[in-house]
Amino acid sequence: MRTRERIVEGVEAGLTSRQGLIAQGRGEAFDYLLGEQTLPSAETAERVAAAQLLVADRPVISVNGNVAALAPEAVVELAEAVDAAIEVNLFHRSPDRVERIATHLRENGAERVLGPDADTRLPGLDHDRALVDADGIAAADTVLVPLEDGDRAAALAELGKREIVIDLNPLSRSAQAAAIPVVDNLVRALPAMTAHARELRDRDDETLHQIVERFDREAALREAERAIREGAL
Ligand code: PTJ
Repeated sequence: MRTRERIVEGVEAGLTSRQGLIAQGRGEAFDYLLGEQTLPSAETAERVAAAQLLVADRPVISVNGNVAALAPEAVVELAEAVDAAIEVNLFHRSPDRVERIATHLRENGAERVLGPDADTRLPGLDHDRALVDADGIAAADTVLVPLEDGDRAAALAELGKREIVIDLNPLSRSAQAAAIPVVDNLVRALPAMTAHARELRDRDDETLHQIVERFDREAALREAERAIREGAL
């Protein structure tokens, strides 16, 4: 199914916010300019992200309404491959939508989904978008935040968490705040990260740390911006 239809169905099923339609449109435009392909720099970032998730003590994958509609199975597979927790964390939070997304993820194979009982607040954010689970994002050392809003991405980075952001816009504040920005479509990035994690699973921690440390985030962001401006089509 095309991703656009998945998002529309996500809205109809009460998983995705209406703002999620706008985010999808913006993502489509950037992906078109990238030729709907994974850049070599994004492929590298996906391998680095997999290494970071594997060396993390408490990795968490954050899921919002767009991620739940676009790639629920891929989230569950990546969580299994790197032994990460899954947490529903919404910008436009409502208890009903959190519960629907958690149920949807369980229907797609997730054993445990955090988020419905979130009662800890991230400092520096207003309203309910600050709410996180004490056992999940609040305690995490590494957080994968696909399609995050800029304020929350900055708040997580300020708390000292290693942040992996998947965002097709290399200029977005989330991508700019991330330790590991992955400028690629979520539907390509998640399976690629899972494949890298399976390949890297038996490496020792020192090797994994080296992979992470060698990553040049500025160069990755620059290459993505150049590809978009010059047209990779
Ligand atoms: O479900 P909620 O309430 O948590 O809301 C989620 C959205 C995505 C609506 C919310 O976080 C939001 O408003 O995000 P923004 O500020 O619109 O940012 C979304 C970013 O994701 C934009 O930079 C898009 O280019 C990018 N994007 C959209 N679709 C994809 C994407 N990046 C990667 N893969 C995609 N499929």
